[in-house]
Amino acid sequence: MGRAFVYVILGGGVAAGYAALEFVRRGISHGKLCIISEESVAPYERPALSKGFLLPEDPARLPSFHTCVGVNEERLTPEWYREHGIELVFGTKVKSADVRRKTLLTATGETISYKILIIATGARALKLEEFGVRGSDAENVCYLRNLADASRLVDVMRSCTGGNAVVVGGGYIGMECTAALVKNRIKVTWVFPGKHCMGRVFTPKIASFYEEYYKSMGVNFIKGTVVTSFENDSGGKVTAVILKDGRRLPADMVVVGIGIRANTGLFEGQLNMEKGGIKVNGRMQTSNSSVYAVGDVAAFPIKLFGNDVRRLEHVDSARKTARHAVAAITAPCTTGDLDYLPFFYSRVFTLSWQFYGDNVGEVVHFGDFSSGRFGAYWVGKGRLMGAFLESGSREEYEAIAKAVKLKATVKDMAKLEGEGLEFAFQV
Ligand code: FAD
Ligand code: NAD
Ligand code: ISD
Repeated sequence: MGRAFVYVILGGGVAAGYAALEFVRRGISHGKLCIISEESVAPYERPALSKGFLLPEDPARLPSFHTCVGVNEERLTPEWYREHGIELVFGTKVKSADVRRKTLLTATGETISYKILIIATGARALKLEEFGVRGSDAENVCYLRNLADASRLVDVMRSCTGGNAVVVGGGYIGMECTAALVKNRIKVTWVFPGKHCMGRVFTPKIASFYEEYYKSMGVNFIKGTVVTSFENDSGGKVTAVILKDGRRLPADMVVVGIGIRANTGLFEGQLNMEKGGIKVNGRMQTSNSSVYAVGDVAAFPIKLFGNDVRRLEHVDSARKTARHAVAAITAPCTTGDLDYLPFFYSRVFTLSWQFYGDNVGEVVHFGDFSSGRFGAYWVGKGRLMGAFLESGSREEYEAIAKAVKLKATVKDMAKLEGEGLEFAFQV
């Protein structure tokens, strides 16, 4: 026996919070919606975990960053869900799903049935063990995906003040955690396999600006190699990291950010998959018409890119795909396909950048890299495909976003380089 709901959101992360707010705005009745989450807290703004949460002074703590404060909307505390008659099944993992029977089986043995399911299971951090390295379960090796990971990272950092950290992985987690460790007075060696950091977004020239900045903050870089093993003390703590190039790095702690895998496992063989995620249409509907997927787990067509299917791993897309799914479910006749402009950002030290669109085509950089006021445009077939800007104002970010959304025509690359931000303001 179990409970039955009209709507069930599976997962209690960013997308779940934004979907819940959208349901309430659209007048959902009490008792119709249930959220099931492995986490034991109400949905929160996950980006805070690698930024405000890690600050040495006055760090962000729940309930201050529950969704949907990330876009200056209501802060949805557990009381908010109760007041709106939303059932919260927290601290509960769903072990299996049957989309034909429309049921979910929880680890506590309960069967929860739905009429409409929204899958918002996000992703999990890849483990070094998946690359043949053993021992990353040591107490001073940290991954960062959820609140429990972040709390552990804070405890480990506090026990290592003045010591050495090795950060493994040159992506977002590596970049943001390195900054946080430095702020916590820990000396960092940042190790990654690529030629430069943030290879998914940064050009070599952009990366070189941030790498020089990090060096000026005392960060030591080791590029083009990977970790092969750890040395441990008698208590099992890691004391050194051994690299493939033979180097040995003494370490008081290690932070690992080597990418993620979308949590699709419950639905393999039941729903169509693409790009490592659950394939949905422009209304976030999967190959089963009663099941929607949103956020990191969803691979959706991007109109702006000619309906190319992408799985994005960013908070803006989690928020907007979630809201769109709820619109499509509750107002099917008036909701068309999502027209999404991909948007990524990060904040580290006093730096802050935003990127819109797709980083394909020919790149031109503009502005002044020595003063940190610079950007880049990606141009394909004479149209603006993507734009990056460091330290922009609100108006500047809005201007580059609009120029990319309109795929502004570019006739002369040299002129574009000279015009820089002026180009976007003229669109
Ligand atoms: P998640 O927020 O990951 O939520 C998934 C939820 O599903 C979790 O509660 C999980 O416990 C639950 N779940 C999974 N499987 C099950 C199951 N079987 N049973 C029950 N519950 C389950 N993006 C940006 O654009 N900018 C940033 O600055 C930024 N910073 C980030 C910092 C960190 C530390 C991390 C980890 C990510 C960051 N991101 C950032 C990415 C962004 O947070 C994600 O894209 C976003 O959280 C995706 O939302 P989601 O709801 O799809 O998944
Ligand atoms: P990532 O994909 O951004 O970067 C992974 C990095 O690990 C890459 O540099 C890659 O070369 C490296 N790598 C891959 N395999 C490796 C191996 N075996 N050994 C060493 N390095 C290896 O992933 P991440 O940094 O782990 O971030 C996890 C998720 O969190 C992503 O979805 C990311 O988008 C999200 N996130 C986003 C933000 C943001 O948008 N500001 C901030 C934090 C986290
Ligand atoms: O999901 C993502 C992500 O993290 C990026 O950086 O998509 C982008 C592309 O890899 C760059 O356009």
